[in-house]
Amino acid sequence: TGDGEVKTNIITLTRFLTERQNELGNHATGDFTLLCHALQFSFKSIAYYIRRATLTNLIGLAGSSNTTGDDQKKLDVIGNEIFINVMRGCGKVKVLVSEEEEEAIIFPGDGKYAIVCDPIDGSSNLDAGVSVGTIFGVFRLTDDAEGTAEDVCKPGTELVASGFTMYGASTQLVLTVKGGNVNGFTLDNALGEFILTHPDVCTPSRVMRIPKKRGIYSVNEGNSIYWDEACRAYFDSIKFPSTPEGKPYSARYIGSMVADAYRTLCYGGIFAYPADKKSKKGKLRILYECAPMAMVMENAGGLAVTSDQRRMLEVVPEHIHDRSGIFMGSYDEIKKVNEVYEKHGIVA
Ligand code: P6P
Repeated sequence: TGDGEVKTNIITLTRFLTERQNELGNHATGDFTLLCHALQFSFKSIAYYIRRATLTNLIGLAGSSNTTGDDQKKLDVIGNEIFINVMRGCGKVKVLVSEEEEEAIIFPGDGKYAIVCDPIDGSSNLDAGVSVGTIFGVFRLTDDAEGTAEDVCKPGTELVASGFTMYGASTQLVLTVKGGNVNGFTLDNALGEFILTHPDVCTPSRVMRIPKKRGIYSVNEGNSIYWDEACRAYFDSIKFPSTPEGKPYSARYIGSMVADAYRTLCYGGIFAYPADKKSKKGKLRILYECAPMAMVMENAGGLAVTSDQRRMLEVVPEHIHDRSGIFMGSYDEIKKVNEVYEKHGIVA
């Protein structure tokens, strides 16, 4: 600080959850706080294995494939097992949907929450040392819920919390609750604690807000041959600006959704995985990739829409592994997508 005094106000995730448990939607039982402690334990455990993967030869195919035919990496299998065991053990979860499990897992007991997750998203990049992540969403079961997959085939607007943990240069947890802000935590490996941080530590409220606009776009252009006219028109408009003062956008694409999402959240711009002729419903899954990310983007002041320009959070998945096209990021950027699509007759 200006007077030379160092003000350190270390807030751990544990303290954050305890101090804020009323506003975090605990339904006065504290169950949500206990669930979040279980979630953070899962992330710390997965981070441990990711860090050691190259040392203990965990990288490389596990010789099996998951429900959607993706080659399973050993870490995928371990990440999935960790997540399932911790969610079962905490006693607060009734339904668990994982990208790695064909069917929803129904735990015994009277857990009041349903968890949707991709334990290690982007794992195809692991061998190359690229950041990967865990994406998660939390639904609270209705009182008449029977504890089935139907309890999570709901719009993202019914999520009570969502977020992701990125295992990169450091382990970053991004957490948001329904109607709340977005908070970023960094894992202090020595202490084993997630510490409340923010890329811009000068932000006294230490919440993450996505910049309203930024000339960065993130999409796999290798698919552009499959794009529809409106999609091509939007990307052409930011790559080949029509006005002399217009500046072409920078391209940034990592190919790991958590890494591309975290950069978009911090710097602004747009991330997109459009539905196209090759992936008619899009590639990314609604429940444990698109909806949780859309909730983070909206709570950070951004937007997220589908390829037919519907609000991502209002989409109801037809089944637990259903997919959607997605455009998400800075508020002004998504409005620009809406405008271009409207000119091509595509309006939500
Ligand atoms: P593509 C990783 O496999 C993933 O599910 C997301 O993390 C990522 O955004 C996307 O697929 C990358 O897909 O087709 O560009 O390699």
